Amino acid sequence: MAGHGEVLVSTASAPTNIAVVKYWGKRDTKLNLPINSSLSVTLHQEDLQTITSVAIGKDFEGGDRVWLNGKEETDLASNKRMQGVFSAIRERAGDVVDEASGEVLVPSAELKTYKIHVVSRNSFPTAAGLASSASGYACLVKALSQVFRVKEAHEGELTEIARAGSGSASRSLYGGYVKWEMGTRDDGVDSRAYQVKPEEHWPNMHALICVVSDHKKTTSSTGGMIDSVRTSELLKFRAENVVPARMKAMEEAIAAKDFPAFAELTMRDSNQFHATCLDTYPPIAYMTDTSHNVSRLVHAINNESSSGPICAYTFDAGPNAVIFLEEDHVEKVLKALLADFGPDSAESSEPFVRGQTTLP
Ligand code: 2P0
Repeated sequence: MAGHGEVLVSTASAPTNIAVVKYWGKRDTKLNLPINSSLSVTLHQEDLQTITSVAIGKDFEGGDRVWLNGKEETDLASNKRMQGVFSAIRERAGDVVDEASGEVLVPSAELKTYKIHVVSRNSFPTAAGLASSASGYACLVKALSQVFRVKEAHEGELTEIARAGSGSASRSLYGGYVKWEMGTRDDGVDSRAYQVKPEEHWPNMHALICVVSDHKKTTSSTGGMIDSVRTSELLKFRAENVVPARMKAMEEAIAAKDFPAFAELTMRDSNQFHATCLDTYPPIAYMTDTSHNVSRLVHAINNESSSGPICAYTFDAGPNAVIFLEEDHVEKVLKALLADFGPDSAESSEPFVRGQTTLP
């Protein structure tokens, strides 16, 4: 156990999430306060997560240091989001206590002065629209809160800290179906995430992750959102007139395990998010021809079904598709996807169906 001058370590992992009601647009860029609430599904798969180890010590030389995917961040001092997370965690540091004797080994006042070393690795392509910042900041907050003995003063406090790192990260601290309430306060204390339902609630729900391209995206989410808020009339309409009712409908669809309702809401929301991107001036285009062909295929499959949609696509800030479907339909849909986009198809210039995620 730790004593004075010792090094304390902690390792955590965190999953990515994919929004089915999308976050796009901030009312406060410093705190990542959104202009609308959002709701996501956490994707629990080993090759879609971040693993972060944190070591803290009194005598570390060179101050705080961070290595992401094997490369040291050279300009950490100007990384305001990371600095914000570090100070939010330090402010909340607890005492290091010997579990057996109850003796305080390192008081919080001293723990706060410890230097931080972070080593973090993603198991999937960074910045290709697979929510790397979501799992990254969620994981950082998890690992730091463990090593600094942070206890939440209220439910969801850690999600507020993760949110300030990256908005979508607030939703990656919980599994299953998670909503991020936009909140109304200027200090962001009520802008935090809550679990709507655990994964076990809908045990036959699956997600197919279709990697259309693993290249780094051309427009960052942060920059894109700033441009959209500034120039898109549709975005304002969406935030005020569409999302509030859609959040409610989505929660109801999930509670009732109503797949057709979930599917339609998910596809409509993805489409509207990409429409707001195109309504941005100059326009932002995240979907590629292949993405649109995937969308067409999903609609063609659904048109053949007499009982409503059996699969639903969603696309984030990149060309990759996530397709939700219930277990009974996985084989049929996967076959159709592979026929059109698999390694032997005409459209197979890039990797396509990369993996199959089962929820849970
Ligand atoms: C989402 N996206 O709800 C939406 C849908 C992309 C499309 O959240 O600036 O990386 O770090 O708060 O969280 C991507 O934006 O942006 C995102 P920041 P973030 O998942």
